Amino acid sequence: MSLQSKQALLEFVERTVRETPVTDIHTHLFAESFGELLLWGVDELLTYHYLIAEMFRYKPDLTYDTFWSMTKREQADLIWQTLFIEHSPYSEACRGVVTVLNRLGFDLSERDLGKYREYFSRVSAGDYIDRVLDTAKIKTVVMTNDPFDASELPTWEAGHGLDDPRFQAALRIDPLLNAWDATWPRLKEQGFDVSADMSGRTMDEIRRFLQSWISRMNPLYLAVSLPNDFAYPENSARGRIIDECIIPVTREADIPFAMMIGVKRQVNPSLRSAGDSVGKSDIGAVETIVSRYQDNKFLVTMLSRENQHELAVTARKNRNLLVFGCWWFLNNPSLIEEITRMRLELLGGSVIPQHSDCRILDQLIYKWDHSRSIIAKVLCDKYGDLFDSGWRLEEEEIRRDVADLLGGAFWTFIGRQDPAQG
Ligand code: REL
Ligand code: ZN
Repeated sequence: MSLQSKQALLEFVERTVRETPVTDIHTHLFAESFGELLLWGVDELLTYHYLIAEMFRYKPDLTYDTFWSMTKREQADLIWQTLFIEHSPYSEACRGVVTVLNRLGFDLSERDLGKYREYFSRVSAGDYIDRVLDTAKIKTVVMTNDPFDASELPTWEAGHGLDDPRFQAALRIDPLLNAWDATWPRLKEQGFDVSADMSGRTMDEIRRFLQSWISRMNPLYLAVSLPNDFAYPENSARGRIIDECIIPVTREADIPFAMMIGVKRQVNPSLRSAGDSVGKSDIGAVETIVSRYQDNKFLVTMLSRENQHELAVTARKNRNLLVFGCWWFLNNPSLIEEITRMRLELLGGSVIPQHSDCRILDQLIYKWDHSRSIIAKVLCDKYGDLFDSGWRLEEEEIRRDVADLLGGAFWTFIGRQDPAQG
């Protein structure tokens, strides 16, 4: 059915973006079968590392050790008091907590943390997963699965990693590419015949390691986060492992290699997981790898605002590159809007505008709520321009476009059927 007035068009676009189920292509969430690795509830929300960093800015006298020796509940109390009571919670990470509590139906005029906690003490993980996915309208969540993380192992070894089809795997291999010196002994312990100088059977064995995890996890892609000074090509352990292991193994398995580029890890180690930062990267590294390996697929997101335009241009030149998400420090309304607008103008719908990067289940509610409003706003402008020029706009076509942006383009790119599609 075609839309007859601009008002009807804008309302339809907003409603469609709000209601279309999402595939969230990068999160740090886990299925229920991973037990305590799945974080959820108000104390986890309040101790999100984004909020820890924000809280410390208001507490010059609080030592890092004092904070880290507190229980989670005490940390949450302190963050609530500092960021929500002593100041207004309008930073994006604080506003996120407010959105979640509001969408769960809590009375925010009371500001009674005890009442919010009471709800979470009564609900089960399984029921809460259903509630959150339903509220946020998420159909598929892609986890970050680290074969070097001992706490994930029991679930994979017991064959329960993929019990819930709403949670799909991504094989994440940061230690292999970013810390070879510390990682080769761990591979050796696991029975792989590798050596520090990468001689002998090392490369064969790294390939065997990757293949064994690919068959165990059936990952949608293989991923790494890379420092802002990532260079390619490079005469280094990382350069060799990419060329001789990652590229052939991902091509054979027909899965993309996802590169998340631009992190400066641990600029303030006292902040622990909140201590990472951002730096500008060399787009030349991305250009070279995607054009050298045209039969491979690459998913790329970059952390620095300054890299966004050249990344989108690079995708125009290389159809094997799919740009995704407004990562981490870019996941703020002002930047999401700017980046999404620019990407849609350069790439149309052949892009994944957003992923959530959630670490805590509940965050799906706010991250997608906030991002959906911005995506809708940008799309309203774009469809509005077409309407003004006399282009006929069909409801069905808008539904198709939105479904592509919220996950369809990802499934098409990786060449798989969305399990939620049945
Ligand atoms: O996947 C990553 O490397 C990052 O997204 C995370 O390490 C980061 O801490 C995350 O919470 C950002 O949103
Ligand atoms: Zn992440």
